[in-house]
Amino acid sequence: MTNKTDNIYASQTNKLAFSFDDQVAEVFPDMIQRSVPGYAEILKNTAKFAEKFVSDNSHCYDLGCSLGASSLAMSTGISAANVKIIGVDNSQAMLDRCRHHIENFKHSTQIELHSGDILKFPIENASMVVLNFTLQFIAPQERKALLQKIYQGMLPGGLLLLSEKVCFADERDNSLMSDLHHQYKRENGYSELEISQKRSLLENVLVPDTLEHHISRLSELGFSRSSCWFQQYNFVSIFAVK
Ligand code: GEK
Repeated sequence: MTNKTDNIYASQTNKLAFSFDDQVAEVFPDMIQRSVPGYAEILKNTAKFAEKFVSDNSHCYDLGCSLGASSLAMSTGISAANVKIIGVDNSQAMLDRCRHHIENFKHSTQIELHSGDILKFPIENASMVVLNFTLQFIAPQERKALLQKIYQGMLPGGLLLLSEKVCFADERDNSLMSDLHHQYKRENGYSELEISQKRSLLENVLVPDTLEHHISRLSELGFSRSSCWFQQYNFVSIFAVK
């Protein structure tokens, strides 16, 4: 995978909104690693969840697969037989690089990549579905229907892994967590200009829900149990079992 440093917003940008274009795809591993607290930990545990939940003759989905890091993490953990991992993304720039990356990375489970909108993509026979930092980019009014479609395509006992940036009901907590997150980015070499430009470009593009909203929606949809297993500041990962 390319390890190019993200300096897209180091000087004044004239972009109006964030998008997953070629420029972002090129520096994506560096960008996500330096911006999302816990990203490496979540990937490591994506493999561990896969080891426990993926069953023989089933499908695994990586929705919003970007460069395929979660697909490759699942493949590391899977010991079940006759499993297919299906990665879906609607950014062609991401998928082109993802294809190349997956071809060059040793993996024992078959990984199939699709260009498409996860809102329309069929889900079936799924023992594991991963939404690592993707639901936050889906329009809030579409989220429940997407999760319902995922639930319907899952096998009983199957696992949904949902990692997200979240917000808080108390405005003081929002600003505390957001300060700590920005400090984390500063410690990872981002400047004030980079942090503030990224923040305004993501406004209305990345729309977080509260953790409580995530958990209650999963329960309303019928998941038998769900819990937050990881949190650092305003970044969480939730598991939900059908
Ligand atoms: C990882 N999961 O490395 N349909 C398909 N793809 C979409 C859609 C959509 N409607 N909306 C957004 N995407 C990855 C990281 S990144 C998270 C996921 C981030 C895709 C989008 O093109 C991008 O590749 C991905 O979702 C979100 O574990 O950048 O913070």
